[in-house]
Amino acid sequence: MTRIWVINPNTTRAMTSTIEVCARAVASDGVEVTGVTSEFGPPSIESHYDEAMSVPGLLAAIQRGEAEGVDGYVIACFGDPGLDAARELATGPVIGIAEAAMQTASNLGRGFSIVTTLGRTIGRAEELAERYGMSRFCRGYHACEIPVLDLETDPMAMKLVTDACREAVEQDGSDAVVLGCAGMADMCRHISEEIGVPVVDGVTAATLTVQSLVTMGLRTGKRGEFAPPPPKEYVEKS
Ligand code: 5HY
Repeated sequence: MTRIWVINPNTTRAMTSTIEVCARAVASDGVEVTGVTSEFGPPSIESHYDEAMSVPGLLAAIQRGEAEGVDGYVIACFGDPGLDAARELATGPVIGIAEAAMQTASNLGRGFSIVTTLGRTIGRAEELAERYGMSRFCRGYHACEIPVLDLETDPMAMKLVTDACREAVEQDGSDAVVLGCAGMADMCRHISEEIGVPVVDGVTAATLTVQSLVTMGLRTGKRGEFAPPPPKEYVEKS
Protein backbone atom coordinates (compact mmCIF):
# COMPACT_ATOMS: atom_id res chain seq x y z
CA MET A 1 0.00 0.00 0.00
CA THR A 2 1.36 3.39 -1.05
CA ARG A 3 0.40 6.15 1.42
CA ILE A 4 0.08 9.78 0.26
CA TRP A 5 -0.78 12.67 2.56
CA VAL A 6 -2.43 15.70 0.96
CA ILE A 7 -1.72 18.46 3.47
CA ASN A 8 -3.90 21.57 3.70
CA PRO A 9 -1.56 24.16 5.31
CA ASN A 10 -4.58 26.21 6.55
CA THR A 11 -6.65 25.06 9.54
CA THR A 12 -10.08 24.77 7.83
CA ARG A 13 -11.18 21.12 8.00
CA ALA A 14 -14.12 21.59 5.60
CA MET A 15 -11.67 22.67 2.92
CA THR A 16 -9.50 19.62 3.59
CA SER A 17 -12.54 17.36 3.09
CA THR A 18 -13.15 18.84 -0.38
CA ILE A 19 -9.46 18.48 -1.22
CA GLU A 20 -9.38 14.84 -0.01
CA VAL A 21 -12.43 13.82 -2.07
CA CYS A 22 -10.84 15.22 -5.24
CA ALA A 23 -7.43 13.65 -4.56
CA ARG A 24 -8.90 10.24 -3.76
CA ALA A 25 -10.97 10.33 -6.96
CA VAL A 26 -7.81 10.10 -9.10
CA ALA A 27 -5.62 7.81 -6.97
CA SER A 28 -4.98 4.26 -8.27
CA ASP A 29 -5.89 1.06 -6.44
CA GLY A 30 -3.38 0.31 -3.76
CA VAL A 31 -2.79 4.02 -3.11
CA GLU A 32 -4.22 5.36 0.16
CA VAL A 33 -4.75 9.13 0.06
CA THR A 34 -5.37 11.02 3.31
CA GLY A 35 -6.32 14.67 3.63
CA VAL A 36 -4.47 16.26 6.55
CA THR A 37 -5.35 19.65 8.10
CA SER A 38 -2.65 21.77 9.71
CA GLU A 39 -3.14 21.75 13.49
CA PHE A 40 -2.17 25.41 13.94
CA GLY A 41 -1.87 28.53 11.80
CA PRO A 42 -4.20 30.63 9.59
CA PRO A 43 -7.76 29.47 8.67
CA SER A 44 -7.01 30.55 5.08
CA ILE A 45 -3.88 31.73 3.26
CA GLU A 46 -4.42 35.00 1.37
CA SER A 47 -1.29 37.04 2.13
CA HIS A 48 2.47 36.68 2.58
CA TYR A 49 1.96 36.84 6.35
CA ASP A 50 -0.65 34.02 6.25
CA GLU A 51 1.71 31.99 4.11
CA ALA A 52 4.68 32.48 6.43
CA MET A 53 2.56 31.63 9.47
CA SER A 54 1.25 28.46 7.77
CA VAL A 55 4.67 26.88 7.33
CA PRO A 56 5.32 25.64 10.92
CA GLY A 57 1.98 23.78 10.93
CA LEU A 58 2.74 22.27 7.52
CA LEU A 59 6.19 21.08 8.64
CA ALA A 60 4.74 19.61 11.85
CA ALA A 61 2.36 17.57 9.67
CA ILE A 62 5.29 16.35 7.54
CA GLN A 63 7.12 15.28 10.72
CA ARG A 64 4.01 13.35 11.84
CA GLY A 65 3.91 11.70 8.40
CA GLU A 66 7.57 10.72 8.61
CA ALA A 67 6.90 9.07 11.99
CA GLU A 68 4.11 7.06 10.33
CA GLY A 69 6.12 6.06 7.24
CA VAL A 70 4.13 8.07 4.69
CA ASP A 71 5.47 7.62 1.12
CA GLY A 72 4.81 11.07 -0.35
CA TYR A 73 3.17 14.46 0.22
CA VAL A 74 1.15 17.11 -1.55
CA ILE A 75 1.21 20.72 -0.31
CA ALA A 76 -2.40 21.72 -1.03
CA CYS A 77 -2.07 25.49 -1.17
CA PHE A 78 -1.37 27.44 -4.39
CA GLY A 79 1.51 29.35 -2.83
CA ASP A 80 3.40 26.04 -2.38
CA PRO A 81 4.35 27.27 1.14
CA GLY A 82 7.34 25.62 2.81
CA LEU A 83 8.09 23.41 -0.21
CA ASP A 84 11.89 23.45 0.16
CA ALA A 85 11.84 22.90 3.93
CA ALA A 86 9.32 20.08 3.49
CA ARG A 87 11.64 18.43 0.95
CA GLU A 88 14.46 18.57 3.51
CA LEU A 89 12.31 16.85 6.16
CA ALA A 90 10.49 14.29 4.01
CA THR A 91 12.03 11.02 2.85
CA GLY A 92 9.56 10.67 -0.02
CA PRO A 93 8.64 13.19 -2.74
CA VAL A 94 6.84 16.46 -1.93
CA ILE A 95 4.90 18.29 -4.67
CA GLY A 96 3.17 21.67 -4.47
CA ILE A 97 -0.15 22.17 -6.26
CA ALA A 98 1.02 25.30 -8.12
CA GLU A 99 4.09 23.47 -9.43
CA ALA A 100 2.09 20.42 -10.57
CA ALA A 101 -0.76 22.44 -12.09
CA MET A 102 1.56 24.68 -14.13
CA GLN A 103 3.65 21.77 -15.39
CA THR A 104 0.51 19.83 -16.32
CA ALA A 105 -1.07 22.80 -18.11
CA SER A 106 2.13 23.37 -20.09
CA ASN A 107 1.48 20.00 -21.76
CA LEU A 108 -1.96 21.11 -23.01
CA GLY A 109 -1.07 23.76 -25.56
CA ARG A 110 1.04 26.85 -26.24
CA GLY A 111 -0.04 28.72 -23.12
CA PHE A 112 -2.31 28.79 -20.07
CA SER A 113 -4.01 31.37 -17.84
CA ILE A 114 -3.95 31.33 -14.06
CA VAL A 115 -7.14 32.29 -12.18
CA THR A 116 -6.68 32.79 -8.45
CA THR A 117 -8.74 34.10 -5.53
CA LEU A 118 -7.56 37.55 -4.40
CA GLY A 119 -5.54 39.90 -6.62
CA ARG A 120 -2.95 40.29 -3.89
CA THR A 121 -1.87 36.65 -4.37
CA ILE A 122 -0.99 37.17 -8.05
CA GLY A 123 2.56 38.31 -7.24
CA ARG A 124 3.23 34.97 -5.58
CA ALA A 125 1.86 33.08 -8.60
CA GLU A 126 4.16 35.08 -10.89
CA GLU A 127 7.14 34.30 -8.65
CA LEU A 128 6.37 30.57 -8.70
CA ALA A 129 5.87 30.54 -12.47
CA GLU A 130 9.34 32.11 -12.79
CA ARG A 131 10.86 29.64 -10.32
CA TYR A 132 9.36 26.62 -12.11
CA GLY A 133 10.33 27.86 -15.58
CA MET A 134 6.66 28.28 -16.46
CA SER A 135 6.58 32.04 -17.09
CA ARG A 136 6.86 31.60 -20.85
CA PHE A 137 3.79 29.32 -20.82
CA CYS A 138 1.68 31.55 -18.57
CA ARG A 139 -0.23 33.96 -20.77
CA GLY A 140 -1.93 35.86 -17.90
CA TYR A 141 -2.69 36.07 -14.18
CA HIS A 142 -6.23 36.84 -13.07
CA ALA A 143 -8.18 37.10 -9.80
CA CYS A 144 -11.90 36.57 -9.16
CA GLU A 145 -11.66 38.50 -5.84
CA ILE A 146 -13.41 35.77 -3.81
CA PRO A 147 -11.95 35.15 -0.34
CA VAL A 148 -10.66 31.56 -0.04
CA LEU A 149 -13.24 30.39 2.51
CA ASP A 150 -16.13 31.93 0.53
CA LEU A 151 -15.41 29.38 -2.22
CA GLU A 152 -17.06 26.80 0.07
CA THR A 153 -19.97 28.98 1.26
CA ASP A 154 -20.86 31.57 -1.42
CA PRO A 155 -23.61 30.17 -3.72
CA MET A 156 -22.33 32.46 -6.49
CA ALA A 157 -18.73 31.20 -6.22
CA MET A 158 -18.94 28.62 -9.03
CA LYS A 159 -20.41 31.18 -11.45
CA LEU A 160 -17.90 33.89 -10.48
CA VAL A 161 -14.91 31.55 -10.93
CA THR A 162 -16.32 30.18 -14.21
CA ASP A 163 -16.84 33.70 -15.58
CA ALA A 164 -13.31 34.69 -14.52
CA CYS A 165 -11.87 31.64 -16.32
CA ARG A 166 -13.86 32.35 -19.50
CA GLU A 167 -12.72 36.00 -19.53
CA ALA A 168 -9.10 34.99 -18.88
CA VAL A 169 -9.05 32.61 -21.85
CA GLU A 170 -10.61 35.24 -24.14
CA GLN A 171 -8.21 37.97 -22.99
CA ASP A 172 -5.07 35.79 -23.08
CA GLY A 173 -5.89 33.60 -26.05
CA SER A 174 -4.72 30.69 -23.91
CA ASP A 175 -5.32 26.97 -24.48
CA ALA A 176 -5.91 25.98 -20.85
CA VAL A 177 -6.64 27.37 -17.37
CA VAL A 178 -4.91 26.69 -14.05
CA LEU A 179 -7.10 27.09 -10.95
CA GLY A 180 -5.16 29.09 -8.38
CA CYS A 181 -6.59 27.68 -5.14
CA ALA A 182 -6.99 24.23 -3.58
CA GLY A 183 -10.52 25.30 -2.67
CA MET A 184 -11.42 25.31 -6.38
CA ALA A 185 -10.51 21.62 -6.84
CA ASP A 186 -14.14 20.47 -7.01
CA MET A 187 -15.04 23.14 -9.61
CA CYS A 188 -12.60 21.89 -12.22
CA ARG A 189 -14.75 19.55 -14.34
CA HIS A 190 -17.80 21.90 -14.35
CA ILE A 191 -15.75 24.92 -15.46
CA SER A 192 -14.05 22.95 -18.23
CA GLU A 193 -17.43 21.84 -19.61
CA GLU A 194 -18.77 25.40 -19.36
CA ILE A 195 -15.89 27.21 -21.09
CA GLY A 196 -14.73 24.45 -23.45
CA VAL A 197 -11.00 24.44 -22.63
CA PRO A 198 -8.99 22.12 -20.35
CA VAL A 199 -8.98 23.32 -16.75
CA VAL A 200 -6.25 22.06 -14.42
CA ASP A 201 -6.65 21.59 -10.68
CA GLY A 202 -3.38 21.33 -8.76
CA VAL A 203 -4.69 18.97 -6.07
CA THR A 204 -5.33 16.14 -8.55
CA ALA A 205 -2.29 17.01 -10.68
CA ALA A 206 0.00 16.93 -7.62
CA THR A 207 -1.53 13.74 -6.21
CA LEU A 208 -0.88 11.92 -9.49
CA THR A 209 2.63 13.38 -9.72
CA VAL A 210 3.49 12.07 -6.24
CA GLN A 211 1.89 8.71 -7.08
CA SER A 212 3.98 8.48 -10.27
CA LEU A 213 7.22 9.36 -8.48
CA VAL A 214 6.58 6.80 -5.72
CA THR A 215 5.67 4.18 -8.36
CA MET A 216 8.99 4.88 -10.12
CA GLY A 217 10.79 4.60 -6.77
CA LEU A 218 11.91 8.25 -7.05
CA ARG A 219 12.28 10.72 -4.19
CA THR A 220 13.98 14.07 -3.42
CA GLY A 221 17.78 13.96 -3.84
CA LYS A 222 19.41 14.05 -0.41
CA ARG A 223 23.12 14.51 -1.18
CA GLY A 224 23.12 18.33 -1.02
CA GLU A 225 20.62 21.14 -0.54
CA PHE A 226 17.75 18.88 0.50
CA ALA A 227 19.67 16.72 2.97
CA PRO A 228 17.97 16.59 6.40
CA PRO A 229 18.45 19.94 8.26
CA PRO A 230 21.46 19.90 10.63
CA PRO A 231 20.20 19.12 14.17
CA LYS A 232 20.33 22.05 16.59
CA GLU A 233 18.65 23.32 19.78
CA TYR A 234 15.83 25.73 18.83
CA VAL A 235 14.70 28.35 21.35
CA GLU A 236 11.02 27.50 21.79
CA LYS A 237 8.42 30.25 21.98
CA SER A 238 7.78 30.91 25.69
C1 5HY B 1 -4.93 27.95 -1.25
N1 5HY B 1 -4.94 29.84 0.03
O1 5HY B 1 -4.82 27.17 -2.16
C2 5HY B 1 -4.48 29.38 -1.28
C3 5HY B 1 -5.11 30.09 -2.42
C4 5HY B 1 -4.65 31.50 -2.53
O2 5HY B 1 -5.77 28.87 1.92
N2 5HY B 1 -5.41 27.67 -0.01
C5 5HY B 1 -5.41 28.82 0.74
O3 5HY B 1 -5.51 32.35 -2.61
O4 5HY B 1 -3.46 31.75 -2.54
